[in-house]
Amino acid sequence: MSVATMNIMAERCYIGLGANLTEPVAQLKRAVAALALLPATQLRQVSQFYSSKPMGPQDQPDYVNAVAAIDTVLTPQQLLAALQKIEQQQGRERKAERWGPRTLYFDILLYGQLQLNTPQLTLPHYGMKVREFVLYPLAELSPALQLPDGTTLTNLLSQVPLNGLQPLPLEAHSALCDRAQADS
Ligand code: ROI
Repeated sequence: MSVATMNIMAERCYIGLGANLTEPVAQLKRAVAALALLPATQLRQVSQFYSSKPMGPQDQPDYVNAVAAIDTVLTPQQLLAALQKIEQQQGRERKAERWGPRTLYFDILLYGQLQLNTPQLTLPHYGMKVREFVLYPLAELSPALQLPDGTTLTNLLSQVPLNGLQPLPLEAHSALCDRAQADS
């Protein structure tokens, strides 16, 4: 069955992307290209790429962050596994250090309106309400978004300052992102 014929069942998901090691902009571009190839999934939109100050330990490089919107019929667990595979392909090593620097990683921020609490996955993402590097890119894609608990993105944005978050120049934004936006 093609994705087109499965649209009724597809869930709109928002994925956070971040990296602060080994050419983070290139990492995010490759990550977007990989998202576009996920099975049973359509990449709909990608935010601008943003430079952001590290949350947590400050003795690490600034991050590059973005948010992507996908429609998928993968289950949350299948999506998580597929994203972890891409992270590994892009050199992610899971280290003991909490909140240390990292090559590409994905966070599933929202999976439709699903609320889930399992050891592997918490939905919505546990930290998304307070992270400027998630909220502002997300607002680019879906300014009227409401979380499953009824919180509006507008309300969250009014409480979370930019903290130095800055869109990167447009050339950092891959042609693939533009195509996803044009198609959506
Ligand atoms: N800080 C920023 N700005 N962006 C991130 O993606 C990010 N990711 C992390 C921690 C270490 C929490 N800090 C971050 O995992």
